[in-house]
Amino acid sequence: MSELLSAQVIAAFGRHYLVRLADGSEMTCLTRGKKSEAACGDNVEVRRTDHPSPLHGSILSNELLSDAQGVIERIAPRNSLLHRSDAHREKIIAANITQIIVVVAAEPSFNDDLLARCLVAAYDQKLDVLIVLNKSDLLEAAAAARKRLAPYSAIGYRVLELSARQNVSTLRPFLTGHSSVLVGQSGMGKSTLINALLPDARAVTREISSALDSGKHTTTHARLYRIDDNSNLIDCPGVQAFGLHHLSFGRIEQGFVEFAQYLGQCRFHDCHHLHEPGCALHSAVDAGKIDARRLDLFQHITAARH
Ligand SMILES: Nc1nc2c(ncn2[C@@H]2O[C@H](COP(=O)(O)OP(=O)(O)OP(=O)(O)O)[C@@H](O)[C@H]2O)c(=O)[nH]1
Ligand SMILES: [Mg+2]
Ligand SMILES: [Zn+2]
Repeated sequence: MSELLSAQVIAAFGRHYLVRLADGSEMTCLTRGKKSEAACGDNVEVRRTDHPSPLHGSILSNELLSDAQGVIERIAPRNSLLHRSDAHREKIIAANITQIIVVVAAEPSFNDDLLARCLVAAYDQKLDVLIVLNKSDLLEAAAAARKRLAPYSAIGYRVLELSARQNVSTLRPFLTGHSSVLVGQSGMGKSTLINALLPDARAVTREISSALDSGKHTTTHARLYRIDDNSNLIDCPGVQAFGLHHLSFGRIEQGFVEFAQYLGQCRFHDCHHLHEPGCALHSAVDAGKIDARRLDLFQHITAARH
């Protein structure tokens, strides 16, 4: 049997994977068994197959060869795993990341429910957070978006405003030493950012109108790009919903970081922060200490749990 090689998963297509070996070369792989378990960003050990097996009927992107060249034998323990879930299924977004970059845009208007959910997921996995407000060249729309993001800067989140079309140099320092993942709705400009940072990437981007017409995301699979020896950046398909079914009520409470100093101070020990008398979060909203919209979002996100 051929030797085990260390590699990193740089793209996952169902049970088929593209991995990068230590020497920088790439190889297509399958996993053993039925379950597809590896995720973009996973560190793995692979073995070259002597007789490449055809990737039957798969709809791999053109860049992949038609034969699998290897098998993933082992997935190393993960430092982090970003996933979303609803009552029926769980979707892994990326593994071993250290930072989540939530990309919102001046246009189309962003969904702050999605943003709040991403921040809770980041808290759960102890990830650094950067919020990028893209398309700052659209001046009026950018001003409106900036206003909507003000509560997030106020509670300590870093917000970076830029135009992927004009200049991304201000983003570079935030990427150094991190494995970052770009998350956001379709059309926010994630792949445009990738291309601006890494001209060799040639990630597919699309006019929003045509993307919306087709009802499809332009980016269809997560893809890891190497920035330097210590920094990676993962481009992801747009997300419309970010289910947090895998997180408890208490975990979500903690993920609203500005709530921390009020937790445990409600009159009722099991307060859901809805209409209970003596709710410390409601008092904080009334006193102008917590943004009312954030409490709304919290109630919405936890609604199915009581
Ligand atoms: N005006 C302006 N348009 C931008 C900017 N960045 C991206 N766009 C445009 O926004 C559209 C969507 O960009 P994409 O990079 O494909 O968006 P995406 O977030 O990768 O979308 P999905 O892959 O579907 O999730 C394209 O038409 C881009 O040219 C920007 O800074 N300013
Ligand atoms: Mg994209
Ligand atoms: Zn309460």
